[in-house]
Amino acid sequence: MKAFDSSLYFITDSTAFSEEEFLYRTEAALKGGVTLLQLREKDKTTREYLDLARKVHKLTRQYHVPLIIDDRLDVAMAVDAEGVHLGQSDMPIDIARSLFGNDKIIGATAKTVEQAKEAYSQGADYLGVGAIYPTTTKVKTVLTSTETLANICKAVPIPVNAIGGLNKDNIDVLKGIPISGICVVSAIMKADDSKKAAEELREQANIKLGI
Ligand code: TZP
Ligand code: MG
Repeated sequence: MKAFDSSLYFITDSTAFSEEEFLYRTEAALKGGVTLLQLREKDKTTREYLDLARKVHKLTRQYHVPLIIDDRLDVAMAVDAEGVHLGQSDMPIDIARSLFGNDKIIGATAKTVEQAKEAYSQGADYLGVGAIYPTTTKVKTVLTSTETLANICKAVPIPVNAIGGLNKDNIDVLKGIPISGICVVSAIMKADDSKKAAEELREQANIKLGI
């Protein structure tokens, strides 16, 4: 399964929630229409990551949304996830591709045009570019200008998603840049109503950005 829609790419963060609450919010986001979902865990043991990935995959399958596992190709393979997202210090994309297969989705983080071209040449299927705005999500990142984002879109033929501090009220800054979608953590994960948040983001991304 390789075709995917990255227009509303929800990246999870379980840290502030009980597992029950986390799964409830994740399912609410799926009900609200997220098109791609990444399980992103930084502090879990391998077994904990695997256990949660299985539970989340059960949900994403119900809603026919591809599941992407952050950082860990082994976890992605173990749960037969639809994809993996690799950062600059994770498994090199070409090696991941040879292990994971051509039908799987491999995403990469890129903060410069050079990194974007490199990831594309190694076989990445999409890029996450940011942070566009400062973020409260735990991440080692720097800000990426919208000019760099636009240049990356021009430089590679694969889908490019913007990420970092994005919400329904501030995405106008991306207008005119040919991104394929937006990635959000907090705007959905921490919303009072994750389903409504996803619905509103979809609506605003469509109205404001035509995606
Ligand atoms: N990479 C760049 S910014 C970011 C990641 C994983 C976090 C985005 O989280 P939020 O809450 O949508 O700002
Ligand atoms: Mg990573």
